[in-house]
Amino acid sequence: MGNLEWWKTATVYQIYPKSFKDSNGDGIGDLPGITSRISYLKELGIDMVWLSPIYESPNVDNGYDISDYESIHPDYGTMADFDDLLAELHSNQIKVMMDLVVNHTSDEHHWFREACKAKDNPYRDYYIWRKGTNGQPPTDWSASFGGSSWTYDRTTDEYYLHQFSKSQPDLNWENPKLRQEIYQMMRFWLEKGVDGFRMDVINQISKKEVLGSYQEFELGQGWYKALKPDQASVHVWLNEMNREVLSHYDVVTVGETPKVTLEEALKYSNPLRSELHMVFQFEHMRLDRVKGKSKWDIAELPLVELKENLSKWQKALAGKGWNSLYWNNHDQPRIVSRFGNDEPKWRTLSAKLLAHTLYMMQGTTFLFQGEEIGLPNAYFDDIFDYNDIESVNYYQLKKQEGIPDQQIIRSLQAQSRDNGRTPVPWNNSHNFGFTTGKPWLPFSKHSDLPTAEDNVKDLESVYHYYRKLIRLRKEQAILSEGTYTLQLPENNQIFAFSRKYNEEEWFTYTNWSEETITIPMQPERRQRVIGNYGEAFYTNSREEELTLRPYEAITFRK
Ligand code: TEU
Ligand code: CA
Repeated sequence: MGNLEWWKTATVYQIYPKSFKDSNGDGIGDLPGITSRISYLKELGIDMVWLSPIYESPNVDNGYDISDYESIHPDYGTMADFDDLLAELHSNQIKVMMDLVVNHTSDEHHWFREACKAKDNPYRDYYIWRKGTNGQPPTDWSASFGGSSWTYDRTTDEYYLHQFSKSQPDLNWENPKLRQEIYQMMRFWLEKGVDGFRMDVINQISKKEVLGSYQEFELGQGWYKALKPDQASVHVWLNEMNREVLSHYDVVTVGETPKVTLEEALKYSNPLRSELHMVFQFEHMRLDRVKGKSKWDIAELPLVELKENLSKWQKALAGKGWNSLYWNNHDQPRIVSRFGNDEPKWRTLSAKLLAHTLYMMQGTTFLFQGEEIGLPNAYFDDIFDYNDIESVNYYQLKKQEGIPDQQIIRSLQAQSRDNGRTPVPWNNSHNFGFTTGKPWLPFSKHSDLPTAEDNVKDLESVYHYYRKLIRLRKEQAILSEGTYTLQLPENNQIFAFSRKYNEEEWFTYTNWSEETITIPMQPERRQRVIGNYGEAFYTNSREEELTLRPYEAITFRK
């Protein structure tokens, strides 16, 4: 491999600590639980662990509402437990990425408690306050989890902004004092030896361009444009963050940038701009919904559109920025149920096909806990099984609209964030070995639940397929440096593309259907690299043809 930065051939494994492994029987995953599973991660071959928030929080949004950035929530353990985990991971050559949630804090953060006391409190403009008009909120912006983006504070007769729940007041990045507080907190974790940050909704931290300053707002010069992400100031502040903090450490950064466009993504990940290494974009995560509607209005995935979209990002960022590659995270449904086929007969093949498709592309791969064993959606049919604030609010809203329960549940089963948050099934013992207590969230109710133990034992499992793909990405420069060309663009069952690097050329064919399909194929493309039907490599009827079995994924090299 050339002198490519290590993170370009790396796989980052996301852990949602609450659901990963419980060590003390309270039904909640914790840090010692993660430490007990490091050999499992080491065997998989991952390079870095991204920990979803483990900080002090009232858990209105399961830790994405932080009340103390420099303390560990007691449910997860102590700072000593964190230091042990960090040391153990590092001694196993696994780096650690923390979740940086600085678009907002919890309303229980002492900054916000102070800010609510009076308009002249020193912490007042750590947050964003505006007067209402005629008893109405300052603007008509709606919040991500329902309702208005503004909540009235009687004590000071003003509204405060929150793009998410009212328990998550937005921080005012206009305020240089606030920014310095954030940078100091980042140094606290960097000095402990963490190796990177995933930055929560980082493209939403600027409101200046859409709201105006307090004074301008008061004078009626506020712009109250639609609250759009990716405002110009975001780039200014990320550049400042890079200059003041990140550039002084050997760290990897990924920005979570909902609704980011390709041109904006190029700005964030352009190395010449000293902002971030890469971003999570969401265009492929919005294809299975009715156009122009919300995620709850489900539609069949148009494979041709998925092929076009992923290919667009492969071509556009090549040489100019860098892609993150993911199918899952703690906000998304499980990919084998969403874009694949989780029927017992096909689940393993389909999960491997999805892995194969993404891991033959260029970018840094992000693997979400459970994805490596083909874990399916939750299939909760009782609203009382759901925990996520977004899902519960959605249910209540639709219930008020008189929508029948089974219709609401159908949307939740497809798109609820709880789909990605069911506990990891480790083995076939009581509670799948996740906890000796009552799990905080039920296990997936899918009939064919895989376990990590069975996966590790079976060399043809999804786990070992990911292990082979992860290793291939480290060993083969064509995957991190080769050019990308989509093949068979119009075909709505086969996703095929090629990679070229110097004289080498690889051809990937994936059959996303239950049918056996035969396509033309140049005879010279015969040397097999990897395939999800194992060694039962298909002997073709004729030289210039390729027959793909249901959910077959295969890559040849020329
Ligand atoms: O998510 C940002 C975000 O836009 C989410 O609302 C997500 O895209 C959406 O729920 C998908 O339906 C980040 C965190 O990943 C999420 O867990 C938090 O709830 C949110 O920010 C607020 O911190
Ligand atoms: Ca626990």
